[in-house]
Amino acid sequence: MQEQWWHGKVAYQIYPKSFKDSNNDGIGDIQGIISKLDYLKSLDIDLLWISPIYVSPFKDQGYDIADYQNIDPIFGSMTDFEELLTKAKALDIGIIMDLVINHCSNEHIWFKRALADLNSQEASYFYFKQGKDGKEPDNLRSYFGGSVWEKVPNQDNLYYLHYFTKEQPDLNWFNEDLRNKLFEMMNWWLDKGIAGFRVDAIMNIYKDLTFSGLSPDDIDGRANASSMTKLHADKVGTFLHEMNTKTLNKYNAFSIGEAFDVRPSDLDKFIGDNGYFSSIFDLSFREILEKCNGYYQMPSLGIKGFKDCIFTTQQRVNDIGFVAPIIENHDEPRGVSYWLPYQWQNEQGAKALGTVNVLLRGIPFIYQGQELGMTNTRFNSIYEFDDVNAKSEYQKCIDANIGEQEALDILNKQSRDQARVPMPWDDSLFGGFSKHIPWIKVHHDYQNLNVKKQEANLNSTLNYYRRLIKLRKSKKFIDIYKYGKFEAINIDNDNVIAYSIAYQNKAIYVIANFDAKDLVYEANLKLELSSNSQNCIQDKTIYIKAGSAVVLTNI
Ligand code: TEU
Ligand code: CA
Repeated sequence: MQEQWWHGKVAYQIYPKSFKDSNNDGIGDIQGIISKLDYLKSLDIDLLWISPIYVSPFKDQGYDIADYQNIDPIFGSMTDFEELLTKAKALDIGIIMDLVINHCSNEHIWFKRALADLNSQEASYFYFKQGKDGKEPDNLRSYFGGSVWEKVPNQDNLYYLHYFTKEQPDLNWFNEDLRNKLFEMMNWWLDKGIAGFRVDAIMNIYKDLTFSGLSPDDIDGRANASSMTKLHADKVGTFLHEMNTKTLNKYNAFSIGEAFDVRPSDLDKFIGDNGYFSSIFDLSFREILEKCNGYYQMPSLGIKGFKDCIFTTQQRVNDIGFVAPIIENHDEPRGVSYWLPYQWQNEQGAKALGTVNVLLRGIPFIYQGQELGMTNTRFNSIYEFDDVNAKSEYQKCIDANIGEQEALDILNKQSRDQARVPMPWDDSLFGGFSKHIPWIKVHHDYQNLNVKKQEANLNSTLNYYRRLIKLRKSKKFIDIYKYGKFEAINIDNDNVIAYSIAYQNKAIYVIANFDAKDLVYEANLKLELSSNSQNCIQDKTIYIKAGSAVVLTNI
């Protein structure tokens, strides 16, 4: 593998609406992020992905972009953004913008012009199709429920395509003019000095232009749009190659793809030396879950399911490139609550899971609050949820005759809003996130679970994450993380995650014990870090307490 500037780096994701509110309107903003740059630096992160901050009507929380080259006023101004960029750069932190180019907002000028004149140039940037037999052109189901087709107002039988909400019309990547407009926009941001892009929902940009649909996978007669995307997962390459040539490569930018269902045989094309992306997220668990049509049908994968997913991915990419390991993001519930046995959905479990995540091979992405060991928040009624997807999933439950209380439990376990509650900075009202009531509820335990409290405690999850990142980037281990290979360690216990990363004769070993019982492991190794002070080595026997992790080495 060719060495790249971003090898060995650690990334952090910010959900801007919920990170820090500087002007007390209840919504996080860019000045809020600036005020916390020192905090981010204290974690020693290198790359900062910020979820969309562009002008948006927020039908899907900014993933519906109305203007790609302006900042939404709720977040601040372009001047604020440039200040952020400069100050981050001074701390050696690269800014990664979220690039949402499978679709835009229905309030984007392109879509407005398209609707105003169906023969306009802009109309060719979208997919308009005639209905079939009085119905939609095909039977695909949108990611957020219902048809992917929406009727064009004041037209008899004409529809436009939207894989996500109806306010997010899909962009027609087969149109060269549109592609060039997007590439110009990317270059405009790269010229400003951003480090790169996180590329949203990118596998969806290829469409089968026959629009013939798929066999139904549920009683509504529809089939998941994701099944169509998966079917054509090998065909996006031409577009992505062009995107590299015309933008990313020119700047040696970092790009991280939200690329679902990449075929194992195509991984080299995606993240190999001349791959379409610098890296892609390891979303293999989501690929399994998304085979189901609703939260209520999704299996509970548990820690064993999580282990199987990350191990399979790590083994697949060992000789190819770097994936980005995650335990959660803005589309997921909190990893501590979702992945761990009930007993370990606490500080101990958070540290052990953090050890697994931060020390895997690749570019780990830490999601805001993860470093505090944030758990899910208790939402008491459907009205407390905000996410468009939460509402559609709730409806799916009700339609399937699931009672209201059970539907609420299902959302509490799986909703995207779990990741979107405000970052708790201290124990003051609203967790020090804002002085105004926030746009979404605050974590029920913010008085105990907050940055200020954890700063003051050397043994906190926050300080443990700092040690993990320091260790990973230390002189002693950095070569392992740049050039090393992953190997699973077989310990016959579903609740134990154990692996090594080795380069030449140097290796780091992680053993995380999520079992109810303590673990004993025989090996001639040194203890580098432990999430529980009671873990120890006597002769060649390593004692690992239940709900804890050890980091070992032969160096
Ligand atoms: O998500 C892509 C995607 O496919 C989602 O539907 C995902 O499967 C789902 O959120 C899991 O619950 C990206 C963004 O990350 C997401 O926030 C956006 O809503 C979506 O694209 C549309 O832009
Ligand atoms: Ca604000």
